[in-house]
Amino acid sequence: MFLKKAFSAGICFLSLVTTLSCGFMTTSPKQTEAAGSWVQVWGDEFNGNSVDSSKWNFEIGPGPNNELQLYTPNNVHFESDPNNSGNKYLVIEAKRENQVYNGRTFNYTSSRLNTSGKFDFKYGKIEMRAQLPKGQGMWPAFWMLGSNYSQAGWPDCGELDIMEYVGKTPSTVYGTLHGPNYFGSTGIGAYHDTSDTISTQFHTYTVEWEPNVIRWYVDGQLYQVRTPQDLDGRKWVFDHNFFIILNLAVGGDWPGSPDNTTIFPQDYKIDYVRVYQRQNNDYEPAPAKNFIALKAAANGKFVTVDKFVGDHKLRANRDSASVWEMFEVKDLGNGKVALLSSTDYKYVSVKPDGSVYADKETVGPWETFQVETQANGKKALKNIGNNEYLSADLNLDSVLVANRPTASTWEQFDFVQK
Ligand SMILES: [Ca+2]
Repeated sequence: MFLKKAFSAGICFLSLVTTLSCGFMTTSPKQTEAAGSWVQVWGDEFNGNSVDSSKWNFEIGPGPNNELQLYTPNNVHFESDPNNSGNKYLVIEAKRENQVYNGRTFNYTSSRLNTSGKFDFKYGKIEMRAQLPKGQGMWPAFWMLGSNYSQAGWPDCGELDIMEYVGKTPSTVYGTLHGPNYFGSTGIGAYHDTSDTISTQFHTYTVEWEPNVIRWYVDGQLYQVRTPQDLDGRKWVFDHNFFIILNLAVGGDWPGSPDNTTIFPQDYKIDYVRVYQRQNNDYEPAPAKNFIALKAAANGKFVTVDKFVGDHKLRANRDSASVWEMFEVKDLGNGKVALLSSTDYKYVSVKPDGSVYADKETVGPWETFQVETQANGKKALKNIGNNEYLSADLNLDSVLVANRPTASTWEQFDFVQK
C-alpha cells in the first residue's frame, strides 16, 4: 500500500469516554460444523421518551477529524413511527446554530452516544435500522471501538465501522476496519452502492463479527468479508471487547463542510440497535482465502488498484505487493476465475469498450477470466465477456485493458501467492 497523503476516511475516537468494566463474554469460541443460531443479548428499540442512561453515555465536546459540530446531550429526541403505533425512533439532529464551548464558537450542534462502561462484548451480530440524514457535510456513523483504547490507544485498540455515510456520495455506504498500520484513509474496507433511498427510507446495517472473520451487510445483502489474511501481515485487533458508538458529525476531513445546498436541521433516525451472539458460542470457522498478486511480464511490476487515485482502474506500476495489490482468486471451475480486488472488495470487471475496473460486487461473464498457462509458465487471462486478453499496455501508462485477441508478453502475468 502506498500512503501518499493523510486525508481521513475513518473516525478517530473522542477521549471523553469512560473506562470500562468487565467483559461480556469469557469463554473461547468453538469451531464446529454447525454454527449456533443468533440469539439477541442486548438492544435498544428506542421506543421510549428519553435516552436510556443505563445503556448510553453522551459524549460532550468537539469531535475529532476536524469536524465542525459541537456534541451536546440536547440534539436528540424521539419520533413516532407513522406506520407502526408504539414504535419510535431515536433522532440525532444536526442543527445550524451557534454555541460556545470552552471559549470556542461552534456553528453546528449534534450528538454522539456510546455504550462504553455500560455494554461491551466480544463477537456478535450487530444491527441497526436507520434512515440517514442528507446533504453535503453530513457524516452519520454506526461503529465500535476496542474497550482497551485507554491502554492500547487508537488505532491499536481496533475500530470496526459498521456503517459510515457521507453526504457527497449519497448512494454509497462504507464499512471499514482500522488498526495498527491500517487506519484513516488506509483502513481496510469497502464501499457499497445502494439505492438512493438511504435518506428517505429505513435500511438495516449489519456486521457479523466472529473469530477471524467479519462480514458487512446492507438490508441483508452481504458486501464485504474480511479476515486476518486481508491485512497482509498487519495485526488483527478484533478479538477483545468492543463498545458501540452512534454519532452524526457535521463537516470534517472526509465529508467536507456543508455548503449552500445543505439543508438544516438534518435527522439521523435510528429505529433500533440490536446485538446477537451465537448460541453456545459456536461461531463459523473463518474462510481460507487464496490471495495472489499479479506481476506483469510487460514491465515486472505488480498490478495495483490504488485507493488514492480512486478511479478503480488496474495499473501495473508497483515494485512490491501489499493490500492494494492483492486479489482474492475465486475458483469458478474449468480454469475460470474471478479476481476480487482487496482495495475495495470489488471484482475486476471488463467493460464493453475493453476498459477494466475493480468495481463489481457480483460475478458474471465480464468478471470471469479463463486462465491459460503459457509455454513459458506465465498466465494469460482471457475475459469471458468479450473473449479478449487482459493486457498491461505500456503505451497506456500501464493501465490494464482487455482488448487483445492474442496473448503475447504484455498479456502475460505471474500469479504471486500472497
Ligand atoms: Ca424503535
